[in-house]
Amino acid sequence: MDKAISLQAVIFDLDGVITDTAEYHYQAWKAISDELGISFSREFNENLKGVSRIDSLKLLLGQASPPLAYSNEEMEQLANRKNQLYQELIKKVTPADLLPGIPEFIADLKRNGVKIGLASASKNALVVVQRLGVESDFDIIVDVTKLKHNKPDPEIFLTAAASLGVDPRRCIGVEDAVAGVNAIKAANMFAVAIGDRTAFPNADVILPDTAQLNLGDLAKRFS
Ligand code: B16
Ligand code: MG
Repeated sequence: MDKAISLQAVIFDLDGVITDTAEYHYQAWKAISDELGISFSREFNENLKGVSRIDSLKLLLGQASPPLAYSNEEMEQLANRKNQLYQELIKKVTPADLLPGIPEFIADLKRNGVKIGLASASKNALVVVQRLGVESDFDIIVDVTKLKHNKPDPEIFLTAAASLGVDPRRCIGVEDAVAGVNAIKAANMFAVAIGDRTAFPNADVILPDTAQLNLGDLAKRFS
């Protein structure tokens, strides 16, 4: 990497960037939707990427026709049931589920002294990184339960930078969700989006998949 580089940290989203647990979120929400008689497609599941559990449930209930009214307590019970199903499913996660290029990219960051953070909206993030065998690679894993605001608020990325002791302007954030990219930009960081080229108007760099993450290339774009 270029010695003049001012990059100090890379802060990752988890679901859709480090591993693909979106399928397990889909299966768990699908089971709840079937029970409630609400249609729930894979396409609709895309809207839930990076969205908190309770907000995901609200979006899902908003699909019902005629609309279904639930008390806060009932919604909490539904969200808890979804989470129990999800937690069963993620027991299958192993280090083989790291997305392509992630182990190499993380190794390159470590070799170059770039700090590594995790900024996931998932309350299950720690369990997932433990099952992936990469917990010790992260210098900071933000505890989302301690935050006040969800993505696209920048709080989660700013918390990661503050915990790492780095200037947000010297950080790259990597995300697969529009709300996440907007959170990175609101934190004054350089945003790398993973996914469709047309889907992220605010990203600084868009890569089709994680195999394209390359520190040398990103460092050049960053500086
Ligand atoms: P949980 P990320 C997000 O993770 C997922 O993309 C989103 O689908 C999920 O609803 C959210 O975490 C909350 O997850 O129910 O486990 O707390 O993409 O920010 O890593
Ligand atoms: Mg994500």
